[in-house]
Amino acid sequence: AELVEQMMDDLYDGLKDEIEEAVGILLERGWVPYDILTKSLVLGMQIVGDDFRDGILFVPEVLRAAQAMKGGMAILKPLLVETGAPKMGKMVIGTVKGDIHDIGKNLVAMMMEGAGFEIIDLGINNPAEDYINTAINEGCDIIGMSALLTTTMPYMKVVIDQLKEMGKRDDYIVLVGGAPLNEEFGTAIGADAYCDDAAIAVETAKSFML
Ligand code: B1M
Repeated sequence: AELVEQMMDDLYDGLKDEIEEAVGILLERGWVPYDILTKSLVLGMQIVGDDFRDGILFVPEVLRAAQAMKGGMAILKPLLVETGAPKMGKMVIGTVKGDIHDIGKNLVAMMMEGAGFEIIDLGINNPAEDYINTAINEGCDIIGMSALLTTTMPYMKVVIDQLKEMGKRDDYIVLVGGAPLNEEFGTAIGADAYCDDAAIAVETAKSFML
């Protein structure tokens, strides 16, 4: 517990080396990778987010915290991804146009891969064409979109509307997520489901593939 508190402080201070070391120690202690993620890194990032909102932290500090978190995630990724599970389906995922937040999206991609989904990660700042062309050309089952800004989340509807115009809406399961969204929003824009976190994204995707 002391180490986890130290990790929250280190994440706040953007100390990547310390975070990486602590993740290694928790693994040695037998922690499950997903618990390390949710009970230290994600919680720590929430504190960073609160102080960012309140004007105590600024972009450079938050960026360093994000880089420290990514360092920890890189260590956990092979552990979350190696399951040898049979392939469940194929998903294209990305953060929508105008939005460069990618930590949550990366986490969802990792967990989905770990659950046996094949993932095509488009990265950040994606126009509708990127999702749609990839889904068509790569034969995806699922389109996953992430948005962290109230100003970018409406773009998800643009993508869904474009699919509708092309007569292709029913060819794909559309899943959306990101901190400012909620179920109501997901329903309103015509997504198949809103996913509150990465674990729920996996469960939701699986339920649609059955
Ligand atoms: Co930004 N930022 N940021 N930021 N940032 C937020 C989102 C904000 C809430 C902070 C705040 O004010 N409290 C605020 C948005 C306010 C609003 O829209 N109302 C904000 C702002 C304002 C901004 C800028 C505009 C700041 C500025 O420049 N003045 C700017 C925007 C740039 C842009 O995108 N155009 C900006 C920039 C940045 C950094 C670059 C510094 C950095 C991003 C680094 C990176 O991602 N590589 C950053 C960060 C780190 C944050 C906070 C602190 C943390 C986000 C995060 O990584 N969380 C964030 C505060 C917060 O969210 N509390 C904030 C951890 C992550 C694991 O959670 O992303 O929610 P999350 O993902 C979860 C679920 O949401 C879900 O599963 C994940 C795992 O459980 N999920 C999905 C997410 N995507 C999914 C997709 C799915 C399914 C589930 O598809 C199927």
